[in-house]
Amino acid sequence: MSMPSPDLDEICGTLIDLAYRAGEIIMGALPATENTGSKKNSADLVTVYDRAVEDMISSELKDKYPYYQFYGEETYDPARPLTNAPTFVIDPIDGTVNFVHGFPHACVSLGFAINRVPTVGVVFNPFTKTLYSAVRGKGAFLNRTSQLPLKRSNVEPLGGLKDSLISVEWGSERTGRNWETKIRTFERLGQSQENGGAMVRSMRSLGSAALNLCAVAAGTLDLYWEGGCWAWDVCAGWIILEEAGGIMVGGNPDEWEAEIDGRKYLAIRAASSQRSQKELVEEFWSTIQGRLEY
Ligand code: LIP
Repeated sequence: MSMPSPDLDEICGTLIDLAYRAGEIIMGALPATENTGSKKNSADLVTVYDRAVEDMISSELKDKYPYYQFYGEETYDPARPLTNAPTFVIDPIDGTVNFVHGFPHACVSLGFAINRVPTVGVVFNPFTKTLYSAVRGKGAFLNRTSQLPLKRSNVEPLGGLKDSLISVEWGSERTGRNWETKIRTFERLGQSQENGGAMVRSMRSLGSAALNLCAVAAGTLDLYWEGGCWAWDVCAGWIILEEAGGIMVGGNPDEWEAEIDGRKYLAIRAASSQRSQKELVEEFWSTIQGRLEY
């Protein structure tokens, strides 16, 4: 079958419809432990609902767009890496630990990448009924109507780390060099300046890469740093961030070109000048204690 060139607005509409359907499955879920299993450890969970949502989304997308690739968390096969082909990059439930605990920060994250570049993104949190969406070149929106970033971040210039509310994640890997790098960096970020720290205003962990990226896109967080998450966690949020004027770079110093499956990311919100975004990137990189290796 010959491949038509993608109609990005139409794809965005389809992904929004699927996000609402996924939201119904998520909100109808039974909070029972027999529905939950772990992958590599007790902090890396999967539920029957992750699989049910991915099954529904993949069968709809494969039916409607048989010529595009599908790359989803629950059917991930390391032998089939993400290619340049147009690909749906999907996390059926991002924030699974939150979902299992009923903590209302979980979402369905639906991305579409071309040449490994995030191009369409839809993120829906059914607990708060919050929908973020973006198509490359067409802006990013909250609930389809309010353009991102929200007004507050247009008027506030981006400050340094000491003026920032940032987001970091613990991840599920709790030993080894990446863990050491993270916790030493967290310490440096929080510590007083007299003691050599950056003393950020505070740190949050929303538990979902997609929702962290959307919060940076909205401008309610200044920055988000994580190592260890995957392409399906970031694809949709990445284009929403960029269309809101934010930037995405790599999670280690000097990684100005972030790779979609590079597994370490630093996102900065929109700012009045590009220079201050780059200054904040460099200030953040200089606080990293060690190096993330994924
Ligand atoms: C989660 C990510 C989060 C990370 C968690 C987990 P999941 O994805 O969004 O950023 O810190 O360890 O990987 O497993 O909920 O889809």
